[in-house]
Amino acid sequence: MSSSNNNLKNLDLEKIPSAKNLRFGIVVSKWNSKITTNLLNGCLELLYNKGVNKDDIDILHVPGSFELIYGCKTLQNKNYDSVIAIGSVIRGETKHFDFICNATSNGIKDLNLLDKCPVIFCVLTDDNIQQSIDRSGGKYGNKGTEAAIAAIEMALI
Ligand code: DLZ
Repeated sequence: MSSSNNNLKNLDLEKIPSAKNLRFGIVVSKWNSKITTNLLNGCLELLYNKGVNKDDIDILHVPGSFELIYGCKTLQNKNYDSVIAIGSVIRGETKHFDFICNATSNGIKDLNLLDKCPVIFCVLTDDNIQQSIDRSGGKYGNKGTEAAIAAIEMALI
């Protein structure tokens, strides 16, 4: 995750392999949509930069992070090289945060155990909105960009 110790300030695009002719499915949660839209933009920018054709990217919107699992499972069956799950969960006053974070991370982990394409976990799990802003194009970079790099690397395995 983008953080003070690990962020994209020194990103060397030359070191990232070309993604020309690879196909990506992206599932985006509508909950906290300003954050998830910024993550998506960071992700798309990197993929285009590495040569991915617009026609080789499909984007599916789901209501919340909990629904990312079903969305990713659906796209895993559609012949992509990698699928990317984009969400933003922000801690509230109830335990809902923990249930959603645990279910979403476990669900996506399970999808990676299937004999299908990799699913990249680009879900911010923050204590407050400022932390989310910092990691979606703010002072710690954009986790969407990191997810795109991971998706390319995993697609090439
Ligand atoms: C219900 C809920 C809450 C409280 N918070 C978030 C959140 O911070 N981020 C997010 O992506 N989704 C949230 N949701 C919605 C759930 O993910 C899910 O869409 C609903 O529980 C319906 O299944």
